[in-house]
Amino acid sequence: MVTAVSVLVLLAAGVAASPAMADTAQAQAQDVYEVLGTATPQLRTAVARTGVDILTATNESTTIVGSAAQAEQLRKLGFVVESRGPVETQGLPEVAPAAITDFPSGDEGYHTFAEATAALQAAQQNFPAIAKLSSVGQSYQGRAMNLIKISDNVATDENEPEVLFTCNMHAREHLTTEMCLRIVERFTTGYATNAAIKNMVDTREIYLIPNMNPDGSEYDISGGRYHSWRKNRQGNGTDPNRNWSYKWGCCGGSSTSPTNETYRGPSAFSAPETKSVSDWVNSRKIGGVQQIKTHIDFHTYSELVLWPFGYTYNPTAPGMTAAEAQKFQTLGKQMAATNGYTAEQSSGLYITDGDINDWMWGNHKILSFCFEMYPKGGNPGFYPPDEAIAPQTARNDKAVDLIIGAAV
Ligand code: 0X9
Ligand code: CA
Ligand code: CA
Ligand code: CA
Ligand code: ZN
Repeated sequence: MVTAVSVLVLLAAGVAASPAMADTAQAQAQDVYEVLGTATPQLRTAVARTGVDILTATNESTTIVGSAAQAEQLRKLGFVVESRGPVETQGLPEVAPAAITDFPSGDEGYHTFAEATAALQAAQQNFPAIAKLSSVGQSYQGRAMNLIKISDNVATDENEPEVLFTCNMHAREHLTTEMCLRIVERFTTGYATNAAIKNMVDTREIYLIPNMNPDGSEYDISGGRYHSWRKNRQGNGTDPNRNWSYKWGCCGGSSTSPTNETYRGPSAFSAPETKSVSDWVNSRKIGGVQQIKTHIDFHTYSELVLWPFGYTYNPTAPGMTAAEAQKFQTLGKQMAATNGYTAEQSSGLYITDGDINDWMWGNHKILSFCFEMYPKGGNPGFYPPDEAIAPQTARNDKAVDLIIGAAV
């Protein structure tokens, strides 16, 4: 029998799974599998390269959604793969385009796109001096890419360090939308009475994009049930977190197959959502100086604080000195100490290329982190009950304050 260790030998010999293999597999039934013995980032990257959908990854095992053919492929690579049963994902008929009224039954505490937009409008309405709603463009299906700014003298572009929070880039990671909405709520309603909040709002310009993938998240809750949808809704869907231009497609951390869960798109910024957000971030470079200094992109799940680069295992690389890597590590660990997450370089999880954080740092030197929120493991996975919203978003209050403070 081939051992898991020999995966590396096979990879080196070019025997790695081809995207085409993953492609044909995608059309088949999808099951949840536990891939055992994924003790190193290299082994987890080997799993990711077969094109399966990774739900969570630890040194003990990696939980995936894939076809029987992909499970077999992983076994050929030497992994012990245990089935955990079927999952409803792809190949489902499109539901009738009935208007989405709310989340599936019992989870109505989550915000639909319309509810999130209404909450942002209410923030602007109730706090016009410190909250201003606009948009950076439109999604593929024409939804507004909402952008809310929170600062004193909000209508004026003041000379204050800028901070960005982005949420819901992956459709089914709904808890992250709630994370952005909590930040909006906390910094608007707290302004009049909380001195620490007032100080942050007065000395920084805080920007939030709560719905980075509004088409995907609306699709995910359509028809009164969840669809485990990750990507945007352009064709078979592009993974927005593989579509950024920095080292796009460089390193085996994304797929060229349109049906794959990590499809990178035909070109960098082919997705209107990443294009409009990146254009806006580029526009914050004024007189040669990027105004945005720090950034968190919220995802679920695994309870991690991750920093660039994701495309390489090396802590240092062109554009990342040892001192800069140290800065990421220090702040990352400081934030993780407040929420109990695990802090590491993102490639320590697995390699990605074309992700948002590599672009933010690589192109703009923005101190950019990826938070993987609650839960730590597969239960309740992407769909925590709405009772989890308050505790699991509040859990990041201190980390949010730290990243705002770090913008100088
Ligand atoms: O794969 C992703 O885009 C992120 N995980 S998720 O389960 N939310 O899809 C992680 C991106 C972090 N970067 C690396 N692991 N390199
Ligand atoms: Ca709701
Ligand atoms: Ca201001
Ligand atoms: Ca400014
Ligand atoms: Zn994600």
